[in-house]
Amino acid sequence: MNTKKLAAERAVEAIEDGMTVGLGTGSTAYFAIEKLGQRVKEGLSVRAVATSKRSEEQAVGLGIPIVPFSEVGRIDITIDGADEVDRHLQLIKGGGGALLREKIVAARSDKMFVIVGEDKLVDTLGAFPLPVEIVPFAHEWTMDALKALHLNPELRLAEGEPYITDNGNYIADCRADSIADPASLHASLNAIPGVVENGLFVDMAHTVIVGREDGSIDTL
Ligand code: ABF
Repeated sequence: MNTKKLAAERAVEAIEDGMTVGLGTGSTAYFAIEKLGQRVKEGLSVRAVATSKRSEEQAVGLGIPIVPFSEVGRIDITIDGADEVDRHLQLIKGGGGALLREKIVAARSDKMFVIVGEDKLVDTLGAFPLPVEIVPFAHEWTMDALKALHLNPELRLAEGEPYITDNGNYIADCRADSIADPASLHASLNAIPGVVENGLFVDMAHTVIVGREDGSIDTL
């Protein structure tokens, strides 16, 4: 069962004519963009902003109108994936490296629909390494500050070189193991000079749509 596709296609049912839509990033968001493209071909009229270059390219290829951010006030619905979701709908995102743009777009959205397969549900966040976007300048010092929080940061690499985000920054993947208080860790991380943003999405998800192996769909 493709649990990602199941959740993604259900979320796209919530999109109505005339809406402005935020397009997420990742393999689950991919299915949502495909489905939205199909609905646009069938006559649905929407406009969209994208959280990554790859999602934008996919949308353009499907005929989904992408508009400049300067032309958008509020976004009606953003549909995006996640790496972990807890029972309070707190999230870890950013495994795909697009957390900063994802958070900017989510913060401007009336509703954020998170789409996941059931394997992403956890009791406590933290088994998935928490991505933290940091500026390249003096990144060694920023890594030291993350170490001081006992987060065991590792600089993400791509082909042996630092992975570069769409914003020209680096990603430090942090191993907290168990995040008891996501709001507090979020604040501590973003207080470090050199940290641009972190992958904890606290109180941002409006609805989580979960695709299950048995073919059912839950809405949290
Ligand atoms: C994006 O894609 C990210 O925030 C998250 O890291 C990732 C989820 O991956 P996938 O949908 O490919 O499992 O939503």
